[in-house]
Parts: sequence; C-alpha cells; structure tokens
Amino acid sequence: MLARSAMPSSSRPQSWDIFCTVVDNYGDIGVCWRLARQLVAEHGVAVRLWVDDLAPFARLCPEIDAALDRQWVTGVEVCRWTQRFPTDAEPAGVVIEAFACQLPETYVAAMARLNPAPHWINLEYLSAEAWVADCHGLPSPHPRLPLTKHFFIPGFDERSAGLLRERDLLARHARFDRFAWWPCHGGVPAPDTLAVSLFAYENAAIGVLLDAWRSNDRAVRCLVTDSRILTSVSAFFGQALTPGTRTECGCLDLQVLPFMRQEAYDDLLAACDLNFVRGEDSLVRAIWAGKPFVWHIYPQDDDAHRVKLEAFLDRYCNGLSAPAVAAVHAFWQAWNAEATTAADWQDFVAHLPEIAEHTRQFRDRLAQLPDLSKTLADFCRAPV
Ligand code: TRH
Repeated sequence: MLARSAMPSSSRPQSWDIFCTVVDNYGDIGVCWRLARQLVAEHGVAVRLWVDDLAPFARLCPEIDAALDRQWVTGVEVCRWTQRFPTDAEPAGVVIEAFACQLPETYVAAMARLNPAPHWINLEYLSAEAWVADCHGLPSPHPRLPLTKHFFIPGFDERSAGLLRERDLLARHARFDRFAWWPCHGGVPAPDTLAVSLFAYENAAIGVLLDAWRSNDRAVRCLVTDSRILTSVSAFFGQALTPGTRTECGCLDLQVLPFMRQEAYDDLLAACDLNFVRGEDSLVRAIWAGKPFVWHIYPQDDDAHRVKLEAFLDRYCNGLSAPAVAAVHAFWQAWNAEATTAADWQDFVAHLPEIAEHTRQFRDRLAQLPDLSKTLADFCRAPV
C-alpha cells in the first residue's frame, strides 16, 4: 500500500517524507504543512507528510479529514502517523524529522538499507541566537547505522536555514486590498482607528491592555483570533466570548474571529496596523506582513525562551532610535511577563510610526535571504 509510484526512477520526482508530532498548539503542524506545500508547489518534489494528530491540522487546513489515515491535499500525501507504523513503508530520498521527533525504528532501519542513503534532516525550531551560525548544517553520524543526520536551523541570516517564504508571498501582500477585506470582517475601520489582531497564549496582562484601549483617545478595533488568549479576554468582559461575538466598550471595538485557514491568517496580518503573534510560525508571518508586531514567545520550563526573546529583540530593534528600542523592549518584555502597564502601552504606541517604517525595512532585508524551502531543497539535491 505504501510503495511509491511505478514510474521509472529517472522520471520520478524526488520523494520526501516529513515526520511531524503535534506537541502542543498549531506551530509544529503549521510549519510542516507550509513546508510540505511549498516543496510540492515550488520545488517539484513528491511529499508525504506523517502527522500524529490530524485534528489541529484540520483547523488550519479544513480540507483535511481527521478520520482518514491517508489522503491527498494540495498535492501532498498526508498520512496518519500511529504507534503501529507500517513495516512496509518505503523510505523517501529525503527524510525530515521536524523538531527532533523520533522516527520509527523500522523506518530508520529501512533507511539504512538504501543505497544511496537518504538525506536525513532534523529541522529545528527557529532561533535568532548567535549559536545558530555554528550549529546550522552540522552533521550527526548515527552511532550504529551508515546514516548521517544534518541539523537545519531556521534563523535570520545567511548562516542559518532562513525562514519559510513562499515565492509569491510579498507580491500577495503588496496586492492586498484592505477595502475588499474589511467589509467582510465587520466593516472598514474609521480613519485613525488602530486595527489590532490578537493571537496569544493566556495572558493576565490583557485586562490592563484592554482597559487602556477602551479609555484612550484613539479608537482601537481589535480582532481576536479563536485562541488561548480568548479565556483571558472573556474574563475581562465577564462573559464567555465566542467566535462571532462583537462588543464595544469606550474606544474599544472588539470582535472574535473563528480560527481561520492558514492562508486567511496572512490576510488578517496584512489588514491590521499591529499584530500580536505567538510561538514561531505566526511570528514569521507577521514579519512578512511588514506591520509592527508584538511576540508572545512559547514559554519553556527552563526559561530558555527569555534568552531567545532577547536575541530576537536585538536583531529586530537594530536601527531603531534609542527611545523606540526602549519602548519595544519594555512592551514586549512586559507582555511576555504578563505584567504590562498602561504606561508601557502609551510609550509603545507613541513610537508606532517609527516602528512601522522600521518593520518594513526589517522585512525587506530578510527577504533578500534565500527562503528555507530553497535552502533545504538545494542541500538535498546534492549527493549524500
Ligand atoms: O500555535 P503556536 O503557539 O505553536 C507553538 C510554536 O510553534 C512553538 O514554537 C512550539 O514549540 C509549540 O507550538 C509547540 O504558534 P505558531 O507557531 O504561530 O502556530 C500557529 C499556526 O496557526 C500558524 O501556522 C498560523 C496558524 N493559524 C491559522 O492557520 N489560523 C488562525 O486563525 C490562527 C490564529 C493561526
């Protein structure tokens, strides 16, 4: 059942297997799905995506039928990855283990029997830290088998794997028509309104922020995605807010959006003046949207996320005026510590015009780098 096409191997597209375990949330599958689609669409390879949990996948790609063990969507073969991994699964020429997930032993044994051996890539989490330059691309020979795994680490310079960026993404953003988008999302905001999208983990500081938004002079139109922050937003309003709810309070007009397909989320980022994002993939999408953003980093038990946040802030803020740097650092750190004050917000929003221009330039600089799918496809085209 899981054998590959009977086409002669010379005319077959290179085969790739991507393995993804959904640890938590949407980032793991979000990145793997984006990569899989891009590899098929832009690099002409055949991708089989193994995923252990199809339910979160179906939320960002509604064509996925979570009841099926095997299906094709947008040219990608999607397979449910269960404990009982098929022993007859033929390994691909390129094997991606996403975020250090553990490949099935029988599959690794079958990889070792192939000649030439497959390219084996461990696609790591994104980081702006300096160590990435020394570790990206390093080989890791298997202790027993004739296989070598290579580390691919997404990052922000040419000594990393880069960031995922579809070929047409910036052109799509440039063509984005806010006057067509907003009427389908509750109406075009009045001039001078600050349009904000909110995607974040639970955050005790949201009350202070919502309070500042409702009591300030400038109108705020806030679009909250159906995400974990909704619990905190609901607590502020004293009522369970669900997708579709719209509530006005002082200068704040807040609307809850349903969880949308991945492509539609890009449009939301393009439509807003300020985007609150979280995790890893939405951060990258906010960068490509070229609008000011605030990052709620995925918290880690050992506090490693704090160092990661600082490293990103240092890169992102490079070139801003000193007062704007201070405002961005203070606001982001307070948001991540769930300790935002109204003064943090005031200072941050006062620098928004400068931050907006700076973020466009930051985006444009990063767009000069090759995107991650190309870095990966080029690396895996070379003989092992
Ligand atoms: O969901 P996340 O918090 O994922 C996190 C991080 O990736 C983190 O690094 C990882 O360690 C942890 O999971 C286990 O945030 P992230 O990465 O932004 O992923 C969200 C995905 O969901 C992204 O692909 C955008 C997409 N999305 C939609 O498709 N529709 C939506 O409505 C929204 C809000 C997001």
